Amino acid sequence: MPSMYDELLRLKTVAGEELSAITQIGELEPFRVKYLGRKGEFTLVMRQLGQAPPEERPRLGQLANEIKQDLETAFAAQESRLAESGGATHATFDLTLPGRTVPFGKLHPVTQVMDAVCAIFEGLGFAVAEGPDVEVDFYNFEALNIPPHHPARAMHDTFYVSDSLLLRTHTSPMQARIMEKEPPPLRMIAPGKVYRCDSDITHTPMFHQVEGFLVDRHISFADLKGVLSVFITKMFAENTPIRFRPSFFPFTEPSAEVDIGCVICGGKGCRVCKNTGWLEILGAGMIDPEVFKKVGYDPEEYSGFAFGLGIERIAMLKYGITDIRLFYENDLRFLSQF
Ligand code: 2U9
Repeated sequence: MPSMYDELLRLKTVAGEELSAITQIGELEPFRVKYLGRKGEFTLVMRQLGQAPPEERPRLGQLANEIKQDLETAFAAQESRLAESGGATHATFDLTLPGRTVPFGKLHPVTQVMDAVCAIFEGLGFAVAEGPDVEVDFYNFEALNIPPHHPARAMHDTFYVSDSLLLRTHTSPMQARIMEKEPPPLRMIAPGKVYRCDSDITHTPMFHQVEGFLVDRHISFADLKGVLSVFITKMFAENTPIRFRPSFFPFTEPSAEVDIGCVICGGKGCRVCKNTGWLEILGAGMIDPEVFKKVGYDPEEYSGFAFGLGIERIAMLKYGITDIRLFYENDLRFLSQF
């Protein structure tokens, strides 16, 4: 059985909470009768005082009186508050307080750069096609002139799902799929995620690429230079210096890597460009006749160029980011800057 002392404290809490929850003036009288009236809960407890041990009676009596008085004071205050507000209290609003700001979501920097790259090529008449992340060996390698045991396979650090299924190491398989189905002329880009078993400050096991190609009669390296120059000046700045360096890809011949003047130091030489004044931003070349044969195009009749770029790399150069892993840590302090 709770002691009389505990009972008084319980009554104080319960009555106090009930009183402050009252919003209608009509609820006051039932409250008064229930707690403060002649047959109310306080009167009942006070009547039981006589049963308490004699030495405790003065302390209990004093406590009961204090609680009852406090409750009567609080009751009077609540009564006048309700009378002033016309009978019902409402939640009070301070109209001078500043509004709560709702945080805006933003597109991930990789998505922003991906969208910008696609928009430039779409503006040049390229169609956009997306394909499966899980590819068959044929489209990822063989159709692109990378036969089994070709040393170029080692460069791709492939994640295999089974002997013939893999996570695509580039988005070009999609292009081979389209060429197989559609006759030239074609110009399209394939944006998307690609996977390579590699991880350090410039590599993540998943990253984003846009690879593209254009096929028609009489397409030359000059067309490749023209299209990529337009892309670079739109993506970076009108006067960006551009250079084409000879390179090798199994699916293009001749092949080139494309550099731009370092966007950090303006070509003077810095840590980002390793003091060369140049930054590599994409690879490209004329589509190898072997690729045309695999998809059923006549290399005597058609020619074309292809290119590929890594979105994270472009975003790192554009924003001066030195560690690619920052894109995938989901730290809002990093992401909200873009
Ligand atoms: C077809 C034939 C050829 C796509 C190309 C590159 C050059 C290239 C890399 C850039 C950086 C990938 O993200 S990266 O590692 N890509 O250098 N890609 S030519 O060539 C094709 C595409 C489709 C049918």
